[in-house]
Amino acid sequence: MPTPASAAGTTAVRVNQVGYLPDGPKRATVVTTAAQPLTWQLRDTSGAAVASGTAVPRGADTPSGQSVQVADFSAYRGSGSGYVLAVDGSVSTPFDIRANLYDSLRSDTMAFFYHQRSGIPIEASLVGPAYARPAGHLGVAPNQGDTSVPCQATVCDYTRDVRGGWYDAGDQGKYVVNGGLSTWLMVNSFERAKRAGADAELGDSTLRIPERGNGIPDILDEAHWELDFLMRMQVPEGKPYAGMAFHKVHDAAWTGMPLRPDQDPQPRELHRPSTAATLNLAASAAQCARVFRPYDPAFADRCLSAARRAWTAAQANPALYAPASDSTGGGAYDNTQVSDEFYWAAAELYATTGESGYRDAVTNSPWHTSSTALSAYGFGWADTAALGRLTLATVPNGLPADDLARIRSSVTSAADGYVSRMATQGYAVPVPADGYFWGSNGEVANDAIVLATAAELTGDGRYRTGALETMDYLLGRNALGQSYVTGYGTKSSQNQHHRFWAHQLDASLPHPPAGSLAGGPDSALDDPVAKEKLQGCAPAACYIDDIGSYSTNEVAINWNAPLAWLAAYAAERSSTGVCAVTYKNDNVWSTGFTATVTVKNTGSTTVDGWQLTWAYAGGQRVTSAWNATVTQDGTAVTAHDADWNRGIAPGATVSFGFQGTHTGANPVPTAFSLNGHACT
Ligand code: 9MR
Repeated sequence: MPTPASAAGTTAVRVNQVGYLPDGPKRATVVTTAAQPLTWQLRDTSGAAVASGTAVPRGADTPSGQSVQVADFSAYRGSGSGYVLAVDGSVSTPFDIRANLYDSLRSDTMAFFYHQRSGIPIEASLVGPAYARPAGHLGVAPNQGDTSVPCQATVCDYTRDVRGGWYDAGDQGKYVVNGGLSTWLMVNSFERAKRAGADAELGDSTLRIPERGNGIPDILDEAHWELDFLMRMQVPEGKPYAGMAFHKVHDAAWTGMPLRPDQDPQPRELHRPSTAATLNLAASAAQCARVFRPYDPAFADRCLSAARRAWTAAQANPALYAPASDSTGGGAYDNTQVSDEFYWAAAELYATTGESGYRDAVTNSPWHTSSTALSAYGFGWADTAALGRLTLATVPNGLPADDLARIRSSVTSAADGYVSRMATQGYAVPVPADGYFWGSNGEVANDAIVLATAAELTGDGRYRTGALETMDYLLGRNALGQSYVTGYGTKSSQNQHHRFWAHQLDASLPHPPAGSLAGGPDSALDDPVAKEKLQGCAPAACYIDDIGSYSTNEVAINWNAPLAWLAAYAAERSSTGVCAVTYKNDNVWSTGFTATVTVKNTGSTTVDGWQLTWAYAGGQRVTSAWNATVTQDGTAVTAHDADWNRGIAPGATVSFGFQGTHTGANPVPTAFSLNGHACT
C-alpha cells in the first residue's frame, strides 16, 4: 500500500508538476512501503490509459527518509495537458507533456532579476501593478543610500556612489561575491545558447525589462545592470587598495519585515575590500569584455579595464579576507580560501585576452589540475574553480590540445558522478545525502549546469537527461512533493523570505512573482522557524514554506541565476529529430540554377514560424525566391517563412523555391538548421 501523503494535498506519486518534454526523460517517484513492483498507468485528460508499465522498487532512500519505487514513462511520446500518473490507488497532480513547457519559466526566472533591481522604479507596465514599486536606495528619504555611501569606521574616509545592481535576496544588501557569480551565470547562459545557435531566444525584446528594443540581447542588458554596480564597488585610483572591490554594501543594522526597499531608513555602509570580491569582479568583468564585445564594444572595453585593474590589485592583496563575524545588517559571505577565485578570474581573463600572463596564472594554479575543482558538492559562491574549468572547456583558447582534453574530461567525469548518484537515489538528485545545506536548490541547479555543459561537449544524451531531471526535482518530484518555484506546479512555494513579497505578513503585499526559487532543504536547521518546525526531518525534507524560514525558504540571485540558466537550456528545442530537409536542384544551366527545398517537421509539436539556414560551399548566390524570404550573407543563407506558411504541423512539410547563380560548381548543401537546431 502507498504510504499516506505526509502533508495535505501531497500525493504519493511525485512528478514534475509542470510536466515533461516529449523527447525528454519522464520519471516519477512513488512513496510506498510495497516491496513488489507496482503497476503504473499514464492517463490522458479524458482518463484513458495511454501507457502503462511496472515501477522499480528502490527500497529505503536515505536523503528523503522514504521507501520508494520509480516509474519510468519516458517511452511515451505524445503531448498534451492534464495527464496524471496513477499507481496503486494514488494519482499524481496533473501535468503537461509538451515541447514549449519551459518557455515561460525561462522568462519568469530572468524577470526575477528586474524585480530585484535597486535604484530604479519597478514599472507596472512591465510587471503588473502588484509588483510595481518606487526605486529603492537612490538617496530619497527615508533611504540613506546608495548614492553617497560612507565606509564603515576605519575602512575609508570618503563616500562612493554605489547605486544600482540587484538586491541579493530577501534582504536588501548588495554583495560583490554573490553578484559576480550570479552575473557570470547569466552571461554564461547567453554564451552557451549562442554556441548552440539559440541565442535569439534570449535576444532583444525577449524579456519584460526597460531596455527591451535597444538592439542588445535582453539577458545581457540585465547582466549590464549588475556589472555597472560591481564596477562602482571598485576602489578608485589614488586611494588605499585602489582596484580592489569593496566586499559589500548593506544596512548598518538588520531591518525588520516587511519593508519595501524605498522605505528602508537604515544608514548604508561600505565594508572593507576583500580579495574574493575583487576576483569576482575580475572574473565577471573579463567575461563581460568577451561576450558584450559584438553588441557594445565601449562597454566591453570598460569591463576589460576594470577586470585588469581588479586582477592586479588582487595579486597585490592576495589574502584580504572578509570576516565571518561581519554579519550585522547583512550576510558575511566570508571566504578564506580564494585560490579558486584566482583560478576562475585568470581563466576568464585568459579566455578573453589570450595573454600569456593570464595563461601562466591558469596553468600555475593548483586548481588547474586539482581533482576537486568539480566536486561532489558542486560549485557555489565560495567554490568557484569549476567556473574556470567550464569556461576553459567551452570557450576557444590557446591551451595545448592535451590540456584542453583533460579539462573537458574533468567536466564530463564530474557529470558522470552526478549521473551515477542520481541513478542510486529515489528522487534522482545530484547532491549527496549530506549535501542538503543552505541553498541546496541552487546547488542542484548548479550541478545541472555541469551536466548540460558535459552534454554540449560530448553530445551524450545521458547528461541532458540528468540536467532535465534536476528540473523534475525542483518542480515537485521530491521528498515533499513540493514545487520550489512560485507559480509553477500544483503545490508551489509562495511564502519565500522576502521583505517586499511578504504577503504572509501583510496581505496588501504580493507573494513572490512567478519564477522565484526557494533556497530549499537545509538539514542544519539554520533559523528559528526551521528549528521549531522541522526537528527530526530527513535531509531532503528539511524545508518549510514559511516566510520566517530564511535558511530554507529565502530567494537569492545566486539560486535564481542557475535556475534561469537551466530553464533556458530546457526551453531550447531538442537538437535532434525535429526536422528533415531535402534540397533538390530542379534546373541547372551554365551560370544559374533553380532549386526546391522541402522541410519536414519530424518532431511532435507544431513549428510556428521558421527560419532555415545553410551554407553554400561553391560560391552560389540566391537571386530570387518564392514561398519564403531568402537572404544571403557571404556563404550563409537564411530562408524565412512567408508568414502564410509559418506553421508546420508534426509530420507535415513545407516547400519553397529559388533561383540563383553559380560559378561552375554547384554542390548541394547537406547541413541545415531549423530555428537554430540541426536537421537530419
Ligand atoms: O547563501 C548563503 C549561504 O551559503 C550561507 O550559509 C548563509 C549564511 O552565511 O548565507 C547565505 O546567503 C545569504 C546572505 O548571507 C544574505 N542574503 C541572503 C542570502 C541567502 O540566504
